[in-house]
Amino acid sequence: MSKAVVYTLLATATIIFFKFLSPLKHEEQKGSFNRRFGYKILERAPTFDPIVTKIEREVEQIKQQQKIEFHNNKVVIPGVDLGSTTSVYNVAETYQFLTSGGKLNTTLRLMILFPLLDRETKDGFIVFNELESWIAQRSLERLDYSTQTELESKDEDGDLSLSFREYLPHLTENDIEKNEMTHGEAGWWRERFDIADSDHNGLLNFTELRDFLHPEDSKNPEMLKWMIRDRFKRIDDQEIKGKLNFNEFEDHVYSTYENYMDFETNGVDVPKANDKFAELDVNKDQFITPEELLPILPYLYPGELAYAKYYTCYLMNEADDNEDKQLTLEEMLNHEFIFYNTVYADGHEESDDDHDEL
Ligand SMILES: *[C@@H]1O[C@H](CO)[C@@H](O)[C@H](O)[C@H]1NC(C)=O
Ligand SMILES: *[C@@H]1O[C@H](CO)[C@@H](O)[C@H](O)[C@H]1NC(C)=O
Ligand SMILES: [Ca+2]
Ligand SMILES: [Ca+2]
Ligand SMILES: [Ca+2]
Repeated sequence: MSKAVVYTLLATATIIFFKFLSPLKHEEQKGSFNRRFGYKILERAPTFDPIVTKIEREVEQIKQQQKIEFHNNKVVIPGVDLGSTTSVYNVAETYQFLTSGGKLNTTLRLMILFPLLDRETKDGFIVFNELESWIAQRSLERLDYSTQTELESKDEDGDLSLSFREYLPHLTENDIEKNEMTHGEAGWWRERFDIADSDHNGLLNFTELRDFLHPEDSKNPEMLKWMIRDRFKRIDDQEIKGKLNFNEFEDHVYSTYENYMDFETNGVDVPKANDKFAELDVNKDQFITPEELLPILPYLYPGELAYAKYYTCYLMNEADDNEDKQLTLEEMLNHEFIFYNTVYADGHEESDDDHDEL
């Protein structure tokens, strides 16, 4: 493979990474779409086009390779012998979709993707569910990929699972003995680890590790409850004893819920704080327990799938010109930009502190 090809690819990726950093600028907003909220969704949205994901990963690999070669003193400047890249296949595959200017031909890409999305009823229209299932698929792939990467980078003994030690090798015996439960300390990690380890064998396999890394996307109810308890603990201006009274609910939980509901229902169907409180408080003791909060969890700590839904709403909202709640190829091509307009959070390493509320 020639250097020119790969440089072009690198340039493409750079353009995708940096040029699109200001989303929403190029499109007029419609309806009750909330700008701050829109940013949040775009930050978390998956990449619409798998080929872009491939390019990103390619670039990531090249960077890693560069780092290794740099450490071995083989490379002095950030130029690489790209003949050494392993996934030539991906590059070649990408190459056919580039314009003569070396950018990804997004028109061509959307024409290719359209029939893949239009699959529940092949009628030339993409309805909400078709778009959502496509995006959810991208989201889940990303989740699996980041889990796999983490697993591979830490699995010292190659048994395809992580021990607590493998995950946190820097902890000293003393740290572990002290078992400090404050957020981010050994005991806190230990508890999170043990809850994710659903078969209690002391190791996290792929599924358990994914729950551990992304509790908000977990299907393990214990993991979800742990996450809520943990967030409750970190509401520090009040004495919250593991459950919320109405004021705490209103101050720390409701506004987040309200934002998402507002977005999802276009402002039409947003319950009032006291009504929602009464509904969630199943045993009517005037407190909301972590368990009682589970039904609205996707609104409080949206995971990949919740964001997939919001991102679908966003794309529909932006591209459905005739407002018939479905997208034609023409409508998508009219709004090409928004489908290639994700803001790249760095590898989507979800930090535990990037939620506004709670
Ligand atoms: C992108 O692909 C389409 C469809 O093949 C083609 O008509 C168009 O000229 C291409 N655009 C560029 C800039 O190469
Ligand atoms: C991991 O272990 C759990 C049991 O805790 C099991 O249900 C799951 O299928 C396993 N996942 C993999 C990828 O082996
Ligand atoms: Ca291991
Ligand atoms: Ca296990
Ligand atoms: Ca339409």
